Amino acid sequence: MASKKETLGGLGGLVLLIGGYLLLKGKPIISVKGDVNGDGKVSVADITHAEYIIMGLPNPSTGEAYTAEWIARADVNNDGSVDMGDVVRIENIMLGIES
Ligand SMILES: [Ca+2]
Ligand SMILES: [Ca+2]
Repeated sequence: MASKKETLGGLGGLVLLIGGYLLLKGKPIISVKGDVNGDGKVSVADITHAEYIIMGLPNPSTGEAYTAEWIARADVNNDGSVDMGDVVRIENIMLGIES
């Protein structure tokens, strides 16, 4: 039993190590509020994407429908839907009026 625990502990350490490696190598997990396209900054492009989502149009950059991930990022006030309220919030974040 003792050796099994050691093995499991070793595996846990390895998983933590890999997890830490992925955190360092991968894209930052913490997203920027108002950053709809996920490029790490809030800009006019994010406002455009939010407006396209509201209008039900596909992503003009890819021609594909917006995924749930994009829609979630556009819902900056977390009320479950993307509307002009979110666009205003993104504009304010971009202008530095709110964070
Ligand atoms: Ca962006
Ligand atoms: Ca919203």
